[in-house]
Amino acid sequence: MEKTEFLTPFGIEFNLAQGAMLDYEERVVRRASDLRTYYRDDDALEQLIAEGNDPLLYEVFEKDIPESYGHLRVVVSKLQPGKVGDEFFMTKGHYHTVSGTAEVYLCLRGAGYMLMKTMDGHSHEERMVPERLIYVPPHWAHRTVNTGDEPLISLCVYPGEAGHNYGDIKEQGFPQRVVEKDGSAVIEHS
Ligand code: S6P
Ligand code: ZN
Repeated sequence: MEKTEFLTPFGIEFNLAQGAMLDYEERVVRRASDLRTYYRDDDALEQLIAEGNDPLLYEVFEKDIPESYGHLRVVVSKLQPGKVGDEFFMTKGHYHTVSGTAEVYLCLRGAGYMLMKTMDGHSHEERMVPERLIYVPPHWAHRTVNTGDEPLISLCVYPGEAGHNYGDIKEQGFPQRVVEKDGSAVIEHS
């Protein structure tokens, strides 16, 4: 058995009604310019960057938990509402570097989808609404999409050693895109 890093037990404070981790220690911020090449409409993204002063699209609030075997990373992911062209705001999406590691997402606020795909061509979507937990099995890349008009907030828990492989998704994307058509959110498959 691999040796795990020693840590003293601790609690984490939440305001579940707001979907907030109150005593987070790290905050990762992704702005529109970080999502270049991810959306279908590059011009619409550039317009958003220019006119919206490179707006914040999503944040991840984290506790300082070791990114190593045996630990569980506990984070809150908060994705703003909005669109780039007709495509709803989304996270970059990633495989885990240790791809045989799973993750759970408990939706706390908002509404949207979890898009998932595997390297060998499977794809799957799950609806995200409060009080619904999505189980992302090992080997499935995952991306969240906000189709509502308030932030989509989830509590995520994943193995410490998982890591993030963004490169494969940046190159290949997902086969699903979530767009607005006639006022409703539609999942397009390619
Ligand atoms: C980490 C977990 C989430 C995402 C967050 C942002 O394994 O899946 O905390 O990091 O939702 O998405 P992304 O794809 O930019 O990391
Ligand atoms: Zn993940």
